[in-house]
This record gives sequence, C-alpha cells and structure tokens, in this order.
Amino acid sequence: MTKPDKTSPKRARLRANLNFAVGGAFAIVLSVAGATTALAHSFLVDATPSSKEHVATPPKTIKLKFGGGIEPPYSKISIETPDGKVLGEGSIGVPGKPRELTANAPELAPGKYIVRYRVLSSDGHIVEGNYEFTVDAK
Ligand SMILES: [Cu+2]
Repeated sequence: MTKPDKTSPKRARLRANLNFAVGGAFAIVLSVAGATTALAHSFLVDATPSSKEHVATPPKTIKLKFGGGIEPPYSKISIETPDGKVLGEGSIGVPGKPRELTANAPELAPGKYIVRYRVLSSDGHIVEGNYEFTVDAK
C-alpha cells in the first residue's frame, strides 16, 4: 500500500482549485454584503403612516425618514393600490430636514394601500422599497 503523498502536484492543484472555489464564494458573499451595506446608507428608518399600520383617518401626507440625506429631485414616493394602480406620486423635501421626503396623498377610501419609494441618497446610492398600510372603515 502506498501512503498518499500530500505534496504531490495533483493534490496541490486540487487544493488550489478548492481555494479558488472558496475564494469565489467568499467574493460573492462580500458583494452581497456590500449591496446590503449600500442600502443601509439611506435606509428607511421611519414612516407615517408606518408599515402595517391601520389608521382611522386617511393620511393627507406620506412622510418618510431615511438614515441619511436624500435628494428630492431624484426621488419619488408613490401611493398605489395593492394591484399596482398608482393613485398619487410626489417628492417634496422638508426644509432643514435632508433625510425626510413627503408626498401628498389623494383622498383615500378605506382599504389597503402600498407606499412605494425610490430615492437617491446623498452618497449616490439608489434606495427603494415598499410597505403597506390600511385605512380602516369608520
Ligand atoms: Cu449608500
């Protein structure tokens, strides 16, 4: 019986391939983590109405607050029905509050609504997301 020679070229090559594969996987993990970090720069930190909130009175304004500054001219909030019909859009900055963005809401009957946002954060990243809220029947 021959003992496996750990220093043989074949084994070294195998190990190199394995390292390459692990390195590749690690690079993918890094890039995914990088994307998450990018989102974290101006992620949504507060919203009125808030996610999953049930409100008794239809909101006149949607107000979003982000973790970093955002650029209103290159940002948008839309209010949609659950099946994707856009009821209203807006992008109104709040003087002195560079992290906040608002949009005027149209008249909202009782029901479920989606707030969708796409903002340009001051560091140049696009941040987008959506959440729902409900206007309760009186
Ligand atoms: Cu960023």
